[in-house]
Amino acid sequence: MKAHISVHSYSIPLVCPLDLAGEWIESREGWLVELTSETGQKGWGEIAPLPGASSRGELTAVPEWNPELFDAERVTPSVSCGLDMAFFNLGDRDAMPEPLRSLEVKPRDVPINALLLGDPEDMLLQARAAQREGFKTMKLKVGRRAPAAEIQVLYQINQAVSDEVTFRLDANRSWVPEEADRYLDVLSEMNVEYVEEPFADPHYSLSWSQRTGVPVALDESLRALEPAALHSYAGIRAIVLKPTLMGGLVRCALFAEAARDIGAYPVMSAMMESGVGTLTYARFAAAICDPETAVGLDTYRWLSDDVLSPRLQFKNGCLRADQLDWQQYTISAG
Ligand code: OSB
Ligand code: MG
Repeated sequence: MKAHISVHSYSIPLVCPLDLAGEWIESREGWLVELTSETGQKGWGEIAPLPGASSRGELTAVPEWNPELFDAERVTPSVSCGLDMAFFNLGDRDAMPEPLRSLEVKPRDVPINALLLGDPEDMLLQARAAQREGFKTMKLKVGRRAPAAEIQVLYQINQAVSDEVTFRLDANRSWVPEEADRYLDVLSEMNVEYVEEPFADPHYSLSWSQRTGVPVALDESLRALEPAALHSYAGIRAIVLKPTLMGGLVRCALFAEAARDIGAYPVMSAMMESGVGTLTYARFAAAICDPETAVGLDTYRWLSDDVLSPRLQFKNGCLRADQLDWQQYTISAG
């Protein structure tokens, strides 16, 4: 296929400054990939490495990336992701690499997990608001304060919402083995879908899960693994896929297949990509994830504006099937 690629930078102000691993950012910066086929069809993608999450080398390499001098050796994870997205969204199966080619975007609602952020009072307010808005899955960070205090917060949040709500607790590897069992009582009262990355060592996370019966999911640990290496983690419940960090949709699809092989399921997750990336991930989730599995796309709420018009709107805790079609959006590329 002959196609033309152009790249456009964007900058979107955040609703408030955000601390990303010690670096404060006030806007989300990235690039849109515009792929135009011979027949004039468009496929959009997004290259959006994130300070604090992507490597420093990548943050400086991407601005120098030139699609005219395409050099597969020097393609970073976020660039590879942007290209995968553009081909996936173009919708021309012949132009797509496997395994994207055989994926089918099912016309279905995509449930979103609401992110609860900030101090305990804020999280309580957000939990109540999210419940009113129809979110059934909520995700919050744990391991941020002393266990005794944090456990009280978990009881309060759990009490503030109905039994229909399921929780994802993300420890970002911060739990210490000696203290984790203190959480077991409160976890047994909550509907816990999984604890994401409880410990620094993912094998320890797995054995803790097997001993306590609390399901765990892997996120950061996947960065050091090839899909085939997931075989030594049979027993984990889920894997969190972040295409911008993992090198794109092809690689995520391979991870999803490897997860299914060990009885785990994939969860799509975003890192504050614009509407282009967020919508792409929702469409990808409608192809590879279970319909009841919520996706981690709530980071979109931190953007005060978008390149996509109209903006995405979560309805009843979902992106609805009819919102997945590109036809209804226009994209303003700077
Ligand atoms: O730890 O999962 C994380 C976003 C940026 C950096 C780290 C994380 C996240 C998310 C993504 O939580 C949103 C989600 O999974 O719901
Ligand atoms: Mg995580």
